[in-house]
Amino acid sequence: MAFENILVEKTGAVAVIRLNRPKAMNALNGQLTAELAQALAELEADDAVRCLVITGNEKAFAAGADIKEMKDRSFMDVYKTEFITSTWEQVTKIRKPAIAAVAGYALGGGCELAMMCDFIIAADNARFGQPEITIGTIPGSGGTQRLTRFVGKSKAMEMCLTGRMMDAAEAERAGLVSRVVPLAELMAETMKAAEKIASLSLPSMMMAKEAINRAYETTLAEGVRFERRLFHATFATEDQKEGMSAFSEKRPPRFRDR
Ligand code: DAK
Repeated sequence: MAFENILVEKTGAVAVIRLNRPKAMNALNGQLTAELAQALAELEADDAVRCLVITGNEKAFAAGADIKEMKDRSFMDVYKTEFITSTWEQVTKIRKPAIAAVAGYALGGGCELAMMCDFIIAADNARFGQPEITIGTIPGSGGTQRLTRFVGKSKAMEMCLTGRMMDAAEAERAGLVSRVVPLAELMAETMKAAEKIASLSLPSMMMAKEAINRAYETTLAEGVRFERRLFHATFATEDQKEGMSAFSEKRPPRFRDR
């Protein structure tokens, strides 16, 4: 599939997907989300790719779903067709690690997309918000749920009820982003993290991701039990033997994803 709304670039084992509708602040239309879902599925299946980065441009990660595209849709249009749901949620289905590198606006569906990634690194000009209420609707891709889990009820309520945006510093204080870096260093810092991830054991990485995501779906006791089972399972991998032997022998490990 030839992409018109995203750019995909591979650097070593890291694939960067750049949302690319700069004239529309990377508003997420049906075609863009279909391309994003397709690219994610292809990269998930590509053994040479071990970590994904989703980013936008310096002004906007994405300013939300494309308002002009959806404004005239009826209830039946969006209900019967499960309005863009399948393409939006692809990023939650991939098992490889995915980092959101956010500069500029991450609003509405853009904020939701960033929150669906495994973690967010923000440039110091990033602004996060769920402004759907200001256009007569509410978040539709997990904003009321994921934002609340990240930043707590009070901030989530304020953001979703007033449309107020958070700047990068507030987003870091509130736990929405893992860290804030200067805009000029956003991609270099994100690539450093992605390359580190890509250098480690992919199956261990996938298990760690699965265990952390479980924390959002279950009780503490069940989550710890789930983690324990995966932890035990790592002892059946060659990578665990290699990692621990390499440490003992004072040499770098050579992980083989086995
Ligand atoms: N949709 C369409 N076009 C957009 C857009 C958007 N969300 N955001 C910006 N643009 C376009 C503008 O219309 C303008 O186009 P032209 O007039 O030049 O043709 C161009 O991008 C530049 O924008 P501005 O001139 O407005 O630039 P400013 O710097 O003055 O302001 C801004 C930037 C980001 C603050 C402003 O554009 C803005 O407030 N944008 C709208 C933000 C917003 O309300 N976002 C939430 C949209 S609702 C679902 C999944 C997801 C969703 C729903 C369902 N399912 C799976 C069911 C998500 C819903 C949403 O995200």
